Amino acid sequence: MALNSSPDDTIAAIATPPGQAGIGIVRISGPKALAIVKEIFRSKYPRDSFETHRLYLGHLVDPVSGTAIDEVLLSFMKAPHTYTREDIVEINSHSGYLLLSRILKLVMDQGARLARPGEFTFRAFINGRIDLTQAEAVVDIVNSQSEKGLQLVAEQIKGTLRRRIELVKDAAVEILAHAEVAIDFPEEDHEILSREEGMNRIKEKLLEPLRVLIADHKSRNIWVDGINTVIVGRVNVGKSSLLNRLLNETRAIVTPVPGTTRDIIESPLSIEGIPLRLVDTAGLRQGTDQVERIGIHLTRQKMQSADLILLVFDQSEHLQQEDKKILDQCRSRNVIIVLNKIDLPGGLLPKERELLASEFPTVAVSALTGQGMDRLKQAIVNFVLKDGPDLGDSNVAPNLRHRKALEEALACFTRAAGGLKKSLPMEIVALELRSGIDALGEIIGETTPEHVLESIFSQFCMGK
Ligand SMILES: Nc1nc2c(ncn2[C@@H]2O[C@H](COP(=O)(O)OP(=O)(O)OP(=O)(O)O)[C@@H](O)[C@H]2O)c(=O)[nH]1
Ligand SMILES: [Mg+2]
Repeated sequence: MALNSSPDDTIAAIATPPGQAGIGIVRISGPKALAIVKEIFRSKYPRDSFETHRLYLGHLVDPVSGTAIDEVLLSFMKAPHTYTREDIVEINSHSGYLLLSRILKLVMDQGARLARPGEFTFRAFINGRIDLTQAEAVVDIVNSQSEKGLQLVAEQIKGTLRRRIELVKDAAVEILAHAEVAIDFPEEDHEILSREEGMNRIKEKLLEPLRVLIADHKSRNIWVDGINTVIVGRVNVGKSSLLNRLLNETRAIVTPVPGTTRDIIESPLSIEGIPLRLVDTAGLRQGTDQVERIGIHLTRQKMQSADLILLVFDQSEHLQQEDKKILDQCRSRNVIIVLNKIDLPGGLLPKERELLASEFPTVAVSALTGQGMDRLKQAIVNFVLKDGPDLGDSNVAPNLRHRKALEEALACFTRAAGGLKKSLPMEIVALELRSGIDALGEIIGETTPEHVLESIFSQFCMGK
């Protein structure tokens, strides 16, 4: 979204999704919001003034033709106690895209302009009602994959993450103030923090809380996005069948032809309340054609970022060269071995079976009949509870953008502490502290570059 949103503009948009629904809402925000609706709203008792945060019943009327358009409930919310901190009017009408478009046009004819996606929330941000982490949470609340994820995002909307970051930032500003005094008055030793005290304070007030926040990012990935669970194996061992069976639907194409899956197929899945993002991949082999080779390349990328790999073998056959190669590539990863096709006679040699079982937890299933699927689900739950990523009991969850800035701040403050230790000039220490403070400011939107703001608000839908 272009961010040149003039505060003099009054903006309007349909705030409810297209399609059939009980009601539809047109939202108007800006200095002319009330004047606009006064032109088009007629109630039983003519009124000049509207009280804030009240609902009014009446009709919308085209002021030129005098035609009544719909019976509506109108709510007026006076600045600054509103979503955008500007005057807001919401028109609750009957639903239907045609009707809502007509109401929107009527509002625009009186001087409003069409809002860009996310512009209401952008105004809330620019007008200081919410910070950038809260704005981001408004998008995430829609996408959250679990109850806990929803809770984390709700905390973020309340500003919990912002407060945690401000705490660190304020502490850094205080330490910086001491450093600046030391620069300006080098001879007045007694006034300033000793280098030793400065180091301790950086460690305790900056580095430690930042490390905790960075670790909290991991739990967000899990609760908001789901545990990244990638199904991997040689061609034709039954990966896509396994995905379909776990999801209880035919999501991926299954055929006896080796190399059926070429694209990455992702789907959310919840097992006992644990959110997973299940990923089916192209079977690994020496790719025969270009499309398959690209698919295999994508598979390898997905394997790298997996939290958990479901490594599938066809137990009705011997281990093949390709199987062994994949097993090698998965060493030191979190793996559950899935021996598929147990409805068929066993083909694995006992020593092959032992080899697999000695490496990782192993579950035998039939993706075709569903046999063993409960054991597989249990194995996934066990993995998550025992060896899985730390789910944490934190109430905040930084996203990837936050995490990068937190790491940047951590690096700056670590160098600042190092500078104090090595008796480097205070100017250098102050410089590092300032850079760290800027990185933290970027998270909450104080010093965020415009292109980052644009990419954040471009994820919003119309009317939000
Ligand atoms: N008997 C039996 N056949 C199975 C089972 N699982 C899959 N198959 C069959 O094995 C063949 C390959 O299954 P897919 O699920 O497409 O295998 P894939 O690993 O996704 O294969 P690619 O996408 O080609 O790598 C199909 O004919 C399936 O019906 C099983 O548990 N038992
Ligand atoms: Mg497949």
